[in-house]
Formats: sequence, C-alpha cells, structure tokens
Amino acid sequence: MKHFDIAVIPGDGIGKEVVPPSLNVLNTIAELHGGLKFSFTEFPWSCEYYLEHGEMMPESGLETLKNFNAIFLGAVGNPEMVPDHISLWGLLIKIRRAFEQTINIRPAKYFKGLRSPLVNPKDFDLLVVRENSEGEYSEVGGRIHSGQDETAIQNAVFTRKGTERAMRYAFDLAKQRKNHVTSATKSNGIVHSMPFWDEVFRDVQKDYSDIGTASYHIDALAAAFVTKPEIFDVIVASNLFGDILTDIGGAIMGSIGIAPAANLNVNGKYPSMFEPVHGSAPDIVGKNIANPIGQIWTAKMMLDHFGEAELGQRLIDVIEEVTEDQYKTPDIGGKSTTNVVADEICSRLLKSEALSK
Ligand code: GGG
Repeated sequence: MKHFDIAVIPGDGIGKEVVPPSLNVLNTIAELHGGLKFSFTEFPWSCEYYLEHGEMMPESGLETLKNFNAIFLGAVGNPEMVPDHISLWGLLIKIRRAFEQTINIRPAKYFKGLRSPLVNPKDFDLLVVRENSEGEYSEVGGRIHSGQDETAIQNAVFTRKGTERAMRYAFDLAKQRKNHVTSATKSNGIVHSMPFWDEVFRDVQKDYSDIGTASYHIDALAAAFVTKPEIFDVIVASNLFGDILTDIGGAIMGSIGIAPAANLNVNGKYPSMFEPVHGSAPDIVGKNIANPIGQIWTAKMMLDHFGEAELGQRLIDVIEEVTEDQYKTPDIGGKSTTNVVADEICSRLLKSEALSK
C-alpha cells in the first residue's frame, strides 16, 4: 500500500468550497486504485486566521508542513479583511520560498466540452514553466519620504542559477512533449534583466540541440496566446510574466476556474505544493457555484508528481467527459453546483474500469 500524507490548506473564499470535494475525488481515486491511501491533515491558515492571530500561519507552520508528502492549497486572499500583499506573502509565497518551490508549472489545453472564447481554438496544448523564486516577485526595495516626494522602489532579481534552473526544467519537459520551448522576454524595453534572460536562454539552448526554440516579447506572446495558442508547446517565463500568461491560458480554455498549478521543489528537500491558478473569488463565495475543476485538475498534477500518471490521466479523461456531458458550473456556461460537478466526477471514476496497481 502506498501512503501519502497531505497537508491541506483550503485558505480563503472559494478555496474552502472547492477543496473538500476535491479531497473526495482523491479518496475515490484511492478506492479505485486499491493500493493507495491518502491521509489529509487540514490547517485553518487564512485571512480569518490572520484577524484572530495577527499572522497568516503560526511561526511553527513551516516546521509542521515540512513533514508532509505534499501541500494541497485552495486560495489565498480577502482584500476586505487583509491587504493582498500581506496575505500572499504571509502564506502562499512564504511556503513557496521556504520550501524552495522554484518551479511553477501551469498547463492550458483545449478542453472537450468547454466553449473557448476563441473563434477557432484548434487543439492547443501548452505548458508554462514559471520561474517561482525570484524575478519581479522580490522583497528588494523600499519606500521613503511622504507626500509629493513619496518614492517606492521595487527591484527585480534575476540570478543565473534561478533563471537557468527554470530554463533547463522547461527544456527537459519539452523532451517529453513536442520538443519546443518558447522564451518570454522583454529585452527591447527592460534593459538589464531581460537581455540577461535572453543570454541565459541562448546558453542553455546549446545543450538541447534537438529542441526547437523561439523567443517572443511578452506583449506579443500574450497576443499570440489569444490568436494562435496551438503553435506553443512549453513556454518559459519569469515570475510575473508567467503569472499573467497563465491567467490568459485559463481564459482561452474557457475559465480561469479550471486552470491548475504545481509549485515544485526540485531538489527533494521539501514538499511541493499544488494549488489552482484562481484566487479566492470573494464575489461568488457562499453560492456553491465555484468551479471545482481547477482544484481537481491540481489533484491530477499531484498524482503525476507522486508517479501515478495513469491515475492522473484517468482523472483528466473523466473531467473532460463530465464537462462534455454538460455538468458545468456557471463560469463555463452551465447550471450545475460545485458539488454536483465534483460528485459526478467521483461517480464516473467509480464506474470506470479498475486500474493496474
Ligand atoms: N490558488 C492560489 C491563490 O489564491 N493564488 C492567488 C494569487 O494571487 N496568486 C499569485 C501567484 O500565483 O503568484
């Protein structure tokens, strides 16, 4: 029996609504497999927790999380209660940094049963590798003066180590896919970090002569995600560019509510963390209409990470079947509730054929 200990942080807003049904899906997967067991330990760390305790997670939180096989996170943020930069840096980014989750992977593909807003979406299937530990998301900078002289300085940090690591990860992934990597740059406008980014890309590329490459300025790349997403395979991007591009990835699939993400620790020292791309969506909280697919697809990425790719594939096939049969929440044009969609996925998983152990 394979046993995985998962730390569960539903977080804020719809995170609390999409995580529980996704745990049911994982339990169903375990039942289907027969030789797999998940133990879930839930932590209440969130903006509500912050209001009560003055911190998003306790001081001992990282020490506690360290012992789990993975972290399954919902959403973070409630700007009416806690400023976004405090909630994000106090929980989500804190975990990413402390656990050296230096790579963030975010797929987007044409999804059967969903209406993409694109007139002709073709069969796009792309994967963004986002540098997840530095870049524009850096704490270097500060604020001085007030009034007319008030000044804010935010530095972006690009190290050769971090940049090269993300690029090598992208090239290695491309080998298992369609052998192509696109670099997201902006070296015409950002005068230091982006020419450096291009230089590292050219250096890394030399070690992967069988992989095709392209380099797009981020503005043109954002447009191409909308006009011709089918030409892309793996895209490597800095922290901010990757974050923005993957919201577009969600949008062209039909809704950001279905987009998944994995924050990967690639040195094996700490657990990785799995979270959907979407945030806490305060506008739809409490209505039981949040799309659970982003969180459930995130569970598929966790299964892949555990080496259970066959189960992961089964899960994504069932998700596509369910959307094709119109079990859809309102964000993708349906009338189903969060729980109806998730329950349908569970019941179809149970009806599907047994899997090899
Ligand atoms: N699902 C996790 C979540 O709530 N993300 C919100 C967010 O703003 N994330 C920014 C980021 O991924 O850097």
